[in-house]
Amino acid sequence: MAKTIQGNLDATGGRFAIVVSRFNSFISDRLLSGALDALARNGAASDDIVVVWVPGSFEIALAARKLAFSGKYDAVLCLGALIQGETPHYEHISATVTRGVANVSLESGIPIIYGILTCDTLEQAIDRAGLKSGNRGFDAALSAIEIVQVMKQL
Ligand code: DLZ
Repeated sequence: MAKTIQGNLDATGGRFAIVVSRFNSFISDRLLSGALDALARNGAASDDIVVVWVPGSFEIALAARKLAFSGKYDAVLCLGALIQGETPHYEHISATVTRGVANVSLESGIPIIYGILTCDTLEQAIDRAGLKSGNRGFDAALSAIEIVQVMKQL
């Protein structure tokens, strides 16, 4: 019988940093609320959570890197919204942001959770920030809790 490793959704004692973009804060505020809700519901203490605001999604990876290498957090969540219709060079920026976040995770060995919306329109972003299609911030926090539990067992 193969040994199976999987994470549960217990955030008790977990230390989480959340990097959130101020650009499109109408959206990112909602993602942040969703993430904080998911962490609290699953047992994380508010004293074990730090929220760091950065100017825009482009700056998220840099702040996430510093937090990851500080050794103070079990996971870093990245929240923001890139909206195609309103962002020149959208494809390039979204690819750069995504690659930056992935690199930080692999370099640091700390889970860095990608909760940055990449949307065609503002309406789509609103839907994914809690209106029609769930809340991507809430989902990002669940992913963080689960991967922290997995990492502990590896
Ligand atoms: C400048 C810019 C633009 C046009 N669009 C977005 C966006 O849709 N989402 C986002 O999070 N940030 C955007 N920004 C800001 C950049 O991420 C960055 O903060 C600035 O270019 C300064 O480096």
